[in-house]
Amino acid sequence: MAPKVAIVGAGFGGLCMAIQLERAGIDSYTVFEKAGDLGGTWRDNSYPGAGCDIPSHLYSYSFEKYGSWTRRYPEQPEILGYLAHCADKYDVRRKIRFNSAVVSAVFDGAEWQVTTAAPTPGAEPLTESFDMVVMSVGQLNRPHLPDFPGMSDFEGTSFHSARWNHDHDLTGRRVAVIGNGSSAAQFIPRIAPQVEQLTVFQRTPNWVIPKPDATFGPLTRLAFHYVPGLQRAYREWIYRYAEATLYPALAQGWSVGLLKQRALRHLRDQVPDPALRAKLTPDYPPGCKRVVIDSTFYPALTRPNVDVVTEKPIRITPRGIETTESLHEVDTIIYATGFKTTEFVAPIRVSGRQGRDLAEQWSGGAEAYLGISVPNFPNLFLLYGPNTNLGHNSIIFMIECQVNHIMACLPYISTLGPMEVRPEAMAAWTRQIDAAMSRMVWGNGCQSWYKTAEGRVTNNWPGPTPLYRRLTALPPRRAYRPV
Ligand code: N01
Repeated sequence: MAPKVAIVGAGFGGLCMAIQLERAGIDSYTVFEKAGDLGGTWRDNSYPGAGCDIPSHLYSYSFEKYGSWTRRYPEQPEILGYLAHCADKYDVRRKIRFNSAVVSAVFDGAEWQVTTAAPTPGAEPLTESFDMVVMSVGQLNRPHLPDFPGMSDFEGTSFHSARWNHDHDLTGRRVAVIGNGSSAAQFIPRIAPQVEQLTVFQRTPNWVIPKPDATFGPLTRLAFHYVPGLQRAYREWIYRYAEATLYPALAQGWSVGLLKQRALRHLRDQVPDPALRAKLTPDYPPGCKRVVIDSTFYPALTRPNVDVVTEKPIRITPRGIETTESLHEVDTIIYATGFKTTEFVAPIRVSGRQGRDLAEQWSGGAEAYLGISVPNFPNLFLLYGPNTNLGHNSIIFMIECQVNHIMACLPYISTLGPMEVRPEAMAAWTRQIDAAMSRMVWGNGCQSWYKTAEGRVTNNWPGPTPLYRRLTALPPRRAYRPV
């Protein structure tokens, strides 16, 4: 009999899992979604200009090609539309339990007891048993807010970029943006022409390379729809190009100089003022932090109504942001300060065999075999788990590899019951990750969301992605044991 599966999260990962179960004829699953709609990060990040900097012909499922993309790098509404299209086409929406935030998952020795928050205030939380749990909550789902003193005293409007306040009109306002990562780089060019004054608080400059965007007219879209093999070939080309040129740069190989030159040329071409250019020039190797891919960010920073401030904010006052040097009075503060990335499934409490607590087990840094399975947690699987993020290629590729691996585990679970990854498989995996990680640029002289406060890189996959595909495609039986 097919196992009963709880999937937590209805973003790219959770929907992929649900669709593959449907395609295998298994409908004994439930998708728990804390929000009222599907889409995960593509539902949450609706700031102006939100989009993906990986072309959508690759940033999409391999099994559901889509001829309707209107441009190479479509924006958030199109990506969200694609996910809705997939959910409807594969008929998985009926299995999503919306407004159901999972608060805990507890293994009772035979099954997982999955508890969701009480549906209404005062009501009891709901608990249901499952054979398997697939956590697919993403790495960038919980906004990180700095802890400047006085934040709650601010008399203007403030919000995080991933919780954009669409009711707040920015027209004619004095706006501060704290942070200059990929999110800020996308919305700053959109809001700069609208606001009276924009002050961008930059703690660390980023490496920025151009985004070669292009629109796809009706003829191109028709060709993508109807010419056999065209989408597949285009997708393959984007994938191979990223793998062949960007991955070696992150591994500090032959293309690192080219990446740096490309970014410096982009800066020179777009920022004529040497003082501003100096502020925007990073002093760490490219790729150490996520490279920003955007052609409109630098021009926005050169506008007469935009200032890049490198003074350190020390407190928020009722009227603005006080730095080590001055007070910047503003009407609105937008925190583009990223996400809490290293706690993975938090705030969900996950308790495994003999009451083992996952957060405690991960207190030295999260780790999982293939980024998917954790010793002591039988039949618990993670999508986009530890060491599976990429800085150079499509995360959807990784998610599909993970779903394929979990699907390959199903027959064993059906016949053997609960199984967990063997400690020796986990130890060998950690050794491989550590050895590969020592080559990568992420450890080199920068702080980033890829690593814990102690400096352990828990988020990124340090190898080429074809290797990850091969490893996740190995028959799972030898790495797991029944419990
Ligand atoms: O967040 P970030 P993001 N005081 O963590 C600054 C993906 N994404 O939302 O660099 C002052 O990159 C922080 O400064 P520093 C993509 O993977 C993808 O922009 O730490 N500043 C930094 O500038 C990306 O990497 C797309 O010194 C503070 C910023 O806030 C990831 O999401 C589009 C601070 C945070 O940058 C996150 O991007 C958008 C403080 N106390 C996002 N705390 C695609 O196109 C933080 N900062 C696929």
